[in-house]
Amino acid sequence: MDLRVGVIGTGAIGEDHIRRLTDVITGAKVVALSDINVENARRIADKYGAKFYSTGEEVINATEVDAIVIASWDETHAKYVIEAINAKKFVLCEKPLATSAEDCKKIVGAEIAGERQLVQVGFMRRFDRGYRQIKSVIENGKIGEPLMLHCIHRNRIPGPKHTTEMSIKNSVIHEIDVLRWLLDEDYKTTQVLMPKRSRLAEEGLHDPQIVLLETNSGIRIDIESFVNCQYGYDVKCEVVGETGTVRLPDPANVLMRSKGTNSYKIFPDWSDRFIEAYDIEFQEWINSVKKGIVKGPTSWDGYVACITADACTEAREKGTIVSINIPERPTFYNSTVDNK
Ligand code: NAD
Ligand code: ISE
Repeated sequence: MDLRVGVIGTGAIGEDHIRRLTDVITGAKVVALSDINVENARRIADKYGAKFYSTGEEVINATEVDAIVIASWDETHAKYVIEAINAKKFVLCEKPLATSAEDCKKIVGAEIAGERQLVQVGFMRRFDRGYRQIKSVIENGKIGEPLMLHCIHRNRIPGPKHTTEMSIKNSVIHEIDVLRWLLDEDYKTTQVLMPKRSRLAEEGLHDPQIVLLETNSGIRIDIESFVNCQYGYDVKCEVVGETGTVRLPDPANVLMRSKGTNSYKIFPDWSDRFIEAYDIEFQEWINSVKKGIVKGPTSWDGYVACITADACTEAREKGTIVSINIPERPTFYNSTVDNK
């Protein structure tokens, strides 16, 4: 029987996930949705044959809904995740789990109190073929111990009202999670450097930024965050090990020769660049939820990512190196079958 899914937030990625759950994924059906943009949500509800509800809470508590997808704005995630935990329903929440470590801690507390793991965070890069291959290279010792990572996260243009702080809490949060997963290590320090500011960045945004992280074993990571790079969506990751290096491939696109130029297209945003990763993420989530378990990134992973992002914000504001203090992982999260 199909898992009946309710979706909260039907903007860019919410609508894309509804399409994915309807046309690509097997074993699921979107039956309910909600968005504060009522007109757009009603249009999507009609298109996909789902029921429109005026609030996210109603979607979560609707008897016909088995599991929830949260794709509303970052600052709304925490309250909906807690509502889903209280309703004892599985929930896939887009990243970030919350906009502060404090709110993530409340989610972790609620989940532990409910004695059941229900939450998965939308860190879809863990499902990307390239990152998975890098993880396998590292785990099989093919490049020796990782020593340094050089990463780039460029967006063509930022979303509306994108601030300096959001470059880390909304964008670099992907690297914070996926690199910790790749290396199987937490971070111990961070520093944020501010290069010359692009004249194209709007008020309230210092762009680009360079985030430096150091893991517990001393691996050094540099991440360029440039949300206004103009030319396209570009994500790079190179791991330098003792005996070799491994890096993400550029996404496949045909090579064109025309007008004296050899070129290939660069995707404009995340939706095409990571399309396969989102599809795998959702298929694996549906499959595991049907078995009554969570296999992907947990609330604990969302919490650790936010602790790290908060430390980066502090480091940027103070202009110093800041320690990252990750608490010991509760045994409750030890049973997680982390995706490989
Ligand atoms: P968006 O602005 O296009 O859509 C968000 C939608 O949420 C809007 O339609 C808005 O009206 C709605 N909304 C806001 N507050 C709400 C509330 N309280 N209840 C119900 N609906 C509400 O933004 P987006 O780009 O689709 O991003 C949505 C979320 O997905 C964000 O948290 C973002 O960080 C995340 N995201 C993740 C990825 C990824 O690669 N995993 C990519 C894009 C966005
Ligand atoms: C967006 O919300 C995403 O999650 C994208 O994957 C990321 O590249 C972008 O910077 C974010 O704003």
